[in-house]
Amino acid sequence: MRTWPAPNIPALPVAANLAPVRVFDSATGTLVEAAPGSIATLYACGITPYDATHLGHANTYLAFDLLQRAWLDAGKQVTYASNITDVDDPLLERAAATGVDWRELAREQTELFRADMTALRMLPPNAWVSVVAIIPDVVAAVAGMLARGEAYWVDGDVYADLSADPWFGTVAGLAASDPATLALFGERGGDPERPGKRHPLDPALWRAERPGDPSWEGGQLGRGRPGWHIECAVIARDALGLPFDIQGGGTDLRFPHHEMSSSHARLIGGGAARTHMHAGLVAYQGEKMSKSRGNLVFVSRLLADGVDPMAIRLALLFHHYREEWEWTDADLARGVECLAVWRQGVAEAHRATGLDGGVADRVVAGVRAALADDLNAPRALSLVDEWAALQSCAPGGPAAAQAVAEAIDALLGIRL
Ligand code: 5CA
Ligand code: ZN
Repeated sequence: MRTWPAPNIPALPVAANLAPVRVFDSATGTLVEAAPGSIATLYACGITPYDATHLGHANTYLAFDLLQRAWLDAGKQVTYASNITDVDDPLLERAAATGVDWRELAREQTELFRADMTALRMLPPNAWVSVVAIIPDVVAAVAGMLARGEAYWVDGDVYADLSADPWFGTVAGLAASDPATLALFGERGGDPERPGKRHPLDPALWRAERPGDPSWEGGQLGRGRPGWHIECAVIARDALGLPFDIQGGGTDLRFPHHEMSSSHARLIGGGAARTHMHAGLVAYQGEKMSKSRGNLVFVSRLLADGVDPMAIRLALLFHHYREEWEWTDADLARGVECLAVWRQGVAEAHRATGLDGGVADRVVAGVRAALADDLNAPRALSLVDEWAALQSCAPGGPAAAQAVAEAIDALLGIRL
């Protein structure tokens, strides 16, 4: 899939003693250095393109953008892969409800997402893969699972047999026998009640053609379409190789999606992500911002209203990526004000001939350290805020202005 233009990232002066980038692994509950070598691989689950891009999406993708910026600053070669779930129940239901062709809906929403990601200066994936484009690969993976006895038929559909994977449960840590686990599976796209399954949690890998549904030739699987979780296992395998460093998304993907896609990845070869990262969900009007509830604030709406995309980025960065929080107008106001203060601070520093005395270097080092510590953007922002406020009485001079502006750009993605 054609991505969007990459933002320019200024190269910062190489620093000695950079702290390693550590993130919270939600599978183990510990801070880990997820990519200790010179190469880092990331898979962040992409959108289901039927209502893009709300601030919840933007907040989650921003977490993975920060992570890549920290990795790049540490000199790593980063490969980032993502998908587009351009055929799935919610997309087809929305298309049917609004009388739009599902392909047209996906195309239009993907285009919006592209424009929003560009405006927000998000790093594009190196591989951005549409599910519709890789159906033969999914078919081959599912056929392999059937041949090895890791999958089985239920009335023409194919399901994964989770009992084939001894590590199932290690991502979300939920007990397969707990009724609450089954309920969550049902709420998030699963079918625990379906008769004929070996275990209620077993997820669909291939759905035989239903009247009115899009379908593809599936060889020995017959005509049909892929289940949800297998797409991310196949795309990650083909784009990154298995295992890879980090799989990420919002916390709603921890179970069942990442539990299941990791299980599939182990069975189709190589192993799953070594670390799982989950961003907190953004709420609006008292509930999780979600396409199915319709309580959405769209990035494109704010941009059309003339909001500076950098103010949106700052408004989100005031919240740590793991925080669960509710968007209000005050968040946007804070982003707008912060952007103005930073712009003024850099302009004041630039105009002066002041002697900085290493202040700017300490701010840059502090921002780097904050981000290396589980992407602590709020701490990074407060350091820049203090520096910007200082410039009206003790301006640092043009070199200091440039050093801070470039660090903000490279590490936080904020172009002043
Ligand atoms: N296509 C699948 C992943 S394979 C999917 O979940 N798509 S999505 O469009 O529903 O969500 C895209 C990403 O945004 C996911 O990582 C999801 O966890 C995240 N997301 C969705 N709603 C919110 C929210 N309210 N707050 C934060 N992140 C959210
Ligand atoms: Zn996914």
